Amino acid sequence: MKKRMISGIQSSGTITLGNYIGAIQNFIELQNEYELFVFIADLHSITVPQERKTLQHNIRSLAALYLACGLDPEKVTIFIQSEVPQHTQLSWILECSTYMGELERMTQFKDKSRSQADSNMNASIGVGLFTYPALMAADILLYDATFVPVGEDQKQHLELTRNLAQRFNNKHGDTFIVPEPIIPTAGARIMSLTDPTRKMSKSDPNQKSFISLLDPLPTIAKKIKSAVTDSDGVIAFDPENKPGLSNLLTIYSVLTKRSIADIVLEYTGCGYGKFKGDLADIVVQTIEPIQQRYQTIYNSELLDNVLDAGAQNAQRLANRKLTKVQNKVGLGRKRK
Ligand code: AQP
Repeated sequence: MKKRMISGIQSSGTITLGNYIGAIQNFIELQNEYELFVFIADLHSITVPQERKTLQHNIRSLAALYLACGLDPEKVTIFIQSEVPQHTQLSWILECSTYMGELERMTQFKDKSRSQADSNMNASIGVGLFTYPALMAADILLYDATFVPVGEDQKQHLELTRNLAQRFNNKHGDTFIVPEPIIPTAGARIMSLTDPTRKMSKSDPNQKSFISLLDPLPTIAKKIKSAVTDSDGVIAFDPENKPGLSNLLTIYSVLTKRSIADIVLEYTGCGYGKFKGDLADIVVQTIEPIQQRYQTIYNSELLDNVLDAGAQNAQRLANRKLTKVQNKVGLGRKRK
């Protein structure tokens, strides 16, 4: 029997080249090897303020992009997180055995709460941003997933998931599978095009910092060509001293499946202009067919059918696990 794997992406904007390289490309490879569950993490996305219409569009758009990028609904269960209410139900139970100190240590909470406070001095930080890792633990533990494909930045959250699973199992007897992370080696972390010391993020207020999969193609090329690099003009991979160029070399390498050493050799002696121009072509060639497929999928009935079937399959498994958990904890009524 195939091992089960689960992952999701937040509907907090249109997915970026970073999400594509760090997450979706891996899903596509993994869908043949594993029983894969991929969801649209709409509940996670409301941990920071969202506008209703934009959120609704982003949820549908992300689902359409999953299909347009090559996820096969015959092989993968694709569903919207909020359409499976067991996620929030288990999340609450897990929160009750999560310690404040554990959540306070999460670097993503520190980063996101800081950037929210920076962008609006009067911003109050929602509790959901703080308890987000318990919801992520529920997302995973509901499905007995053995593996979770995560970017480097999600490693800490997965460690907490493992701790919560073990804590529950120790107290109530074997209930959850303790999941293992799978971290892709190449292209695990794609950096911002304007500040290559920060990761590329779809909710970055600076549009030039990321490539969205739905950006117009000329905009994509322009963003690559104007990406921040350095002024010494030497093509070399050195993330510490040349973070901008190294980020572009990583993107080039992942999209062409060529080694960085090989690419550096090819461009030695060339200026950054030639290298960036070629990379712009490569990124455009990758994204163009995705955009074409997306256009036909977004308004199709097929998309709703896929999401309905996905929610039904997810609910079936999630409900089985939640009932077991509620029973072990002693919640609800024991029927005579
Ligand atoms: N820059 C990145 N490079 C490689 N992988 C990335 N991922 C995100 N950014 C990069 C991976 O994409 C998956 C889904 O991410 P998410 O949307 O659930 O959350 P995130 O990591 O917070 O992504 P963003 O784009 O930065 O979203 P916002 O701006 O909403 O916070 C994860 O596997 C992640 O590792």
